[in-house]
Amino acid sequence: MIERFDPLKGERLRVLDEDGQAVPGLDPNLSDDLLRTLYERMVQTRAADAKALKLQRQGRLGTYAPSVGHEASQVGLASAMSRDDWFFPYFRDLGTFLTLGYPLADYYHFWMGNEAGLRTPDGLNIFPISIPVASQIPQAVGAGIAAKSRKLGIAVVTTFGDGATSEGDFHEGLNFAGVFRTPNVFVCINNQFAISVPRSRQSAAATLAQKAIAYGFPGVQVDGNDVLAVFAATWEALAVARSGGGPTLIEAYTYRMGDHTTSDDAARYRTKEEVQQWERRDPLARFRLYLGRKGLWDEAYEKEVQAAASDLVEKSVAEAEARPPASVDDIFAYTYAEAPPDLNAQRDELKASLPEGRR
Ligand SMILES: Cc1ncc(C[n+]2csc(CCOP(=O)(O)OP(=O)(O)O)c2C)c(N)n1
Ligand SMILES: [Mg+2]
Repeated sequence: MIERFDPLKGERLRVLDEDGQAVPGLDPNLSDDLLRTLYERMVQTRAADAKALKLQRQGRLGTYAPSVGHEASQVGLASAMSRDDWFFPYFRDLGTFLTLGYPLADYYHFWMGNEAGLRTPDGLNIFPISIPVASQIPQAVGAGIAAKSRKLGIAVVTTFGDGATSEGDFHEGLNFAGVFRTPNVFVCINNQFAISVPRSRQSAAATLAQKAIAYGFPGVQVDGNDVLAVFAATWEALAVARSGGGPTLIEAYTYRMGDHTTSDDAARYRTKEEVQQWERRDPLARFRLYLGRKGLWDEAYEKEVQAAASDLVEKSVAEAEARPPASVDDIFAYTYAEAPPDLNAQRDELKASLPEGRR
């Protein structure tokens, strides 16, 4: 399906139109159970995200990068993955984490400033979140090379933003992936902004997907607000990767509905009208219409789903907040094998300034 959409011709894969009607021939025809699961995950993601913002405003969580608007991209790509695949995330991946089975309490714990929240539970193949933009891309390619040489038959997925495509790490990683035909699936979440830098200032290329052509592998632009389009493209790219067919670049075309982070004010660099235009393309609303057409959605179901999401969120917050605070030593422990004396002096000074129970 991917090769039917040529990024150079401005073609974008979209399964659902804005009324939630599937384009004939493109509907992946997922089971009712899976369709509802996709919706439930998107609702959970939105609820968990909104809660994180509230916690930050109350001083209970640190600087946070909201995922609102990205739910279809995140849930769509993660739902297509299998448990054996590996995932190299970036800092705006709440729905991806939730869908892959990462405990929400851990995710909150990390954003509350405790790196223990990023210790991936056994059985999940998820790398820690990369804060330096694009640095996860060469790491994911390295894992792809390892998977290929060990003949594991798995794929390695990595996510990053439109801004990441201007980093050297993006070019080096994709070039390597093309040359060595690694089993990587690169998902660029093009949300039209890198903080305040708009997409038009990021690259003169008409699409980000077409960058794959220069590295010798396919690239496809998909509607990132259409969970079925993201699912279908990722599913296909994963199958190609696992069977030795090499990497794919997927550009999920979406919009960052929230501020860049809780330290940003997007109203300073974009118009209300633009945001309103994208509100009409809300990924949850569109999928709800699709489910409704199939008889899989009604008000009673919606109430149930919202209640379950809010239950998950409240329990996860309580669990994260009940955990002991990070040890002060943790701040200093992981950079050097043997810490230099000035760093040890700083640690001792910090400890001396803290009340007894926090040292
Ligand atoms: C190497 C590096 N440079 C700069 C930053 C500061 N920074 C954090 S996020 C960001 C913008 C990223 O934009 P994009 O890749 O489009 O992802 P988005 O935040 O839009 O999801 C920048 C410049 C950083 N974290 N790492
Ligand atoms: Mg961006």
